[in-house]
Amino acid sequence: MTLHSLTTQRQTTRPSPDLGSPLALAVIVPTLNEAGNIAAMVAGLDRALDGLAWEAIFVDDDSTDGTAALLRQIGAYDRRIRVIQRLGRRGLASAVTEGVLATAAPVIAVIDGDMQHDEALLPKMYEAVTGDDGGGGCDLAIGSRYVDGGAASGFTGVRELISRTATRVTNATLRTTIADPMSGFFAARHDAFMASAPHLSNIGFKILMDVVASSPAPLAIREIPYTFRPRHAGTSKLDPRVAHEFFVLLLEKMLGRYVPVRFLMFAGAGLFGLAINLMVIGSLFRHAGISFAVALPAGVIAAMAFNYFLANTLTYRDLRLRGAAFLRGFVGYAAVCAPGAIGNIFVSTLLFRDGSTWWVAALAGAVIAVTWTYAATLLLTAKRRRPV
Ligand SMILES: Nc1nc2c(ncn2[C@@H]2O[C@H](COP(=O)(O)OP(=O)(O)O)[C@@H](O)[C@H]2O)c(=O)[nH]1
Ligand SMILES: [Mg+2]
Repeated sequence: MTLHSLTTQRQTTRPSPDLGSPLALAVIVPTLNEAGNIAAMVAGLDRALDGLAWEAIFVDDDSTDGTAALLRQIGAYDRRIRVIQRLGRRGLASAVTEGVLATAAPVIAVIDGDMQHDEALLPKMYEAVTGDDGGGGCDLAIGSRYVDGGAASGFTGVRELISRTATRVTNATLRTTIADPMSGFFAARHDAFMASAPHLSNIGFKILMDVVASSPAPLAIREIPYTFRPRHAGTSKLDPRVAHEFFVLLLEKMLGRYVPVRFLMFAGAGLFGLAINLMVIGSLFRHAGISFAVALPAGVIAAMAFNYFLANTLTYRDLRLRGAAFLRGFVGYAAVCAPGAIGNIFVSTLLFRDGSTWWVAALAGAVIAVTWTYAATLLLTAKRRRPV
């Protein structure tokens, strides 16, 4: 067969009528250890989307509770259910993006896999996007807890306060007036999402605000009220790391064009460590009358312990070190930092002996330690970076 006849054949190939109506909607469900919710999710989607040509793409970050295996079992019989299993990857936002990239549907919807979002709203969101509801259509239909008729019953006390504060901060940063920009429940035109896709930061949990902030053209947005429900089964993955990533995402959207935000975060943590270092040395040496030779290493160890503690707190909860592993981790961390710390103590001691003020000596030494740690971090993470 010649190349020409092959292409002609391809062009004239028509989908068989047996394949049914063209795909209308892809529901993207990010999952991490949601095995207890899968059956309820699939049943809920089946009920809610009756009459629509839909598929659901579950993007699973290698859950340890068998989520992906369960989805494959269901998918073997129900072709609407698909699974993308990612190895060595993490993050709700990037999972959603990969799900969107994997579908041919003209409209996508994103919904959590724990039944907190009301799947019965999906047809309404779909019609808001396509205009089938007579509303003229839009780029993005957001399931909103904070417009009239919406509610966040699963949210109480501190969680609600945090959510409302984050909403204000987000709107102020992005110069938007979305009632619920932190919502993880929305539908969008596939091409509107794809226009944002190359510019997405894909950091952390907040894919909706990332999409809105990354869109090259202003999006036509509608908000549709729904009631946020309590979790069906399993546990929330919200932790300090997620809050930190939200903060990094906001910074990235505000300043990313001008400065590398990851470097800013490293510098911020470094400055904190430096402040601890100087505070410990100052209080021991100046106020407690302890010799500089003892105060200096105490300050260096305190700064190292603080940076280690901070890094561990900002690690995903299930990967965080605890108990004996935490201590072993610290020994390893201290070993990596040791050359910088020794250089620091050596230089500070020399300067102090030569008559420098205590804080000038300590600061000069700290510059050496910070430079070393930065270089070591770059080296270690460069080694670990591998294509997945
Ligand atoms: N693929 C993937 N999904 C995630 C990740 N973190 C959370 N999820 C899923 O995102 C949805 C929302 O997460 P959840 O922990 O319920 O957040 P919360 O509702 O704010 O407490 C759930 O379906 C989670 O399983 C992740 O790192 N990767
Ligand atoms: Mg949830």
